[in-house]
Amino acid sequence: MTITITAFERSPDGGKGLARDTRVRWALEEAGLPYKVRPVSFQALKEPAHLAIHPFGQIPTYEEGDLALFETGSIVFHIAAHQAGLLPTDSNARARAITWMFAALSTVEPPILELVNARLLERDKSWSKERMPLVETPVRDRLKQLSDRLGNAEWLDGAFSAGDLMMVSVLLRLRPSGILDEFPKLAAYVARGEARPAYQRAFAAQLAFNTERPAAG
Ligand SMILES: N[C@@H](CCC(=O)N[C@@H](CS)C(=O)NCC(=O)O)C(=O)O
Repeated sequence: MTITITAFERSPDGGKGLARDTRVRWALEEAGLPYKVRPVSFQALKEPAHLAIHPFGQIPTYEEGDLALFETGSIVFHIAAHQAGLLPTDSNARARAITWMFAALSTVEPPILELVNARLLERDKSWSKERMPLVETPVRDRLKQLSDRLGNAEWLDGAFSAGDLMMVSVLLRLRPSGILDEFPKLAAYVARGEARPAYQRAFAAQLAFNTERPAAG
């Protein structure tokens, strides 16, 4: 059955891989599943046809036969649950890998998003400089905890899993801030994720999608 995901018609990052279709592409590449990508314009995101698939008018979505999913956590979990390689077979190890997926999305990503948004949207505000420590400190606190847990291990819990895929994807959003480099173990962990052939294919595909297609209209 054909898998179709959605992505920004033109990602605001110009193909740096920070839009969330990249993590879904990465999971599909790890799983060896072919997929198609349907571009969605900012206007179409909020129109009924897309809202029928994604109630919050966002990308990415995932369609396969009569299944339509939104939320990258759910999409990556769905891929990982149905293909070998992204989740351990041992049930306790599997539960721990899923726990890392949740940790990435619900504990690590929120303070990172707060920082990313502050850097992108609030830079010109008179209070921006004063607020910055308020958004940077929670990120540093989380990264310190995560780095302590990772230690010198290659991945978070044994072999590479969907938990690492999600954590690396979330941490990548920090790169433009420079904060990731303050935590060498995490920077090396992210680099290991980026070095995976499946990530490289996913990154190249989203870059080509954003740079090599003719602009719409
Ligand atoms: N929690 C959602 C977040 C999805 C999300 O924020 N998508 C962004 C692109 S990376 C988006 O569509 N932004 C446009 C908008 O919200 O209007 C997920 O993980 O899928």
